Amino acid sequence: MAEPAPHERILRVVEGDITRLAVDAIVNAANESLLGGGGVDGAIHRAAGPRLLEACRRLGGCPTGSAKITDGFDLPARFVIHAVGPVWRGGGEGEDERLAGCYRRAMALAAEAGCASIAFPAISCGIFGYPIPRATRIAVQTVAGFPAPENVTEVTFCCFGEETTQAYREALREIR
Ligand code: AR6
Repeated sequence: MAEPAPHERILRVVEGDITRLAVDAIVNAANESLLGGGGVDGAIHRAAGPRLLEACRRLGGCPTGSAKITDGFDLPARFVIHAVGPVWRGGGEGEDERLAGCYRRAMALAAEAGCASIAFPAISCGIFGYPIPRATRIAVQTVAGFPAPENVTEVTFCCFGEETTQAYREALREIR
């Protein structure tokens, strides 16, 4: 059977805790140290257990706009993809391109690891202060436009709160 074209990838929005999702890979909104933090990063490290931090120490950090992969340890997800989003500084410092880079690299890593399903939090939309409609539009457009390999067929945007959920729904309407 033919692989689905990128635009046929299933994109869905769910509200809830990403650490509970039984998908092949969840994405973490990390920082360049990859050694943990607050927000979704803290929640993922708590749920995955101490082996996640041990694995992250071996990665030696990650530049902003990119991502690295580890096992998921005690999580339902098999893998964690640690993406480092940009801090919002007003939009003139390449933030959009770096945010898009997180999504592209995460999709590539998921594809390489043989994942069919991946869930993203709203990277940079918490502590890093990105405007939510702008970030969710970049997330949706980057994932929808991501080219082959196309084994990653189901992408979940997992969010906390009504504002983020609505922003994803609007961004999805714009590409449909
Ligand atoms: N499940 C899904 N979404 C969540 C969860 C969860 N369990 N917890 C928070 N969110 P943030 P950032 C949402 O601040 O802006 C850390 O210290 C949250 O409501 O986690 O990329 C890192 O170590 C928001 O919409 O990440 C970095 O230093 C989104 O996830 C820094 O924060 C992202 O918020 C990264 O900041």
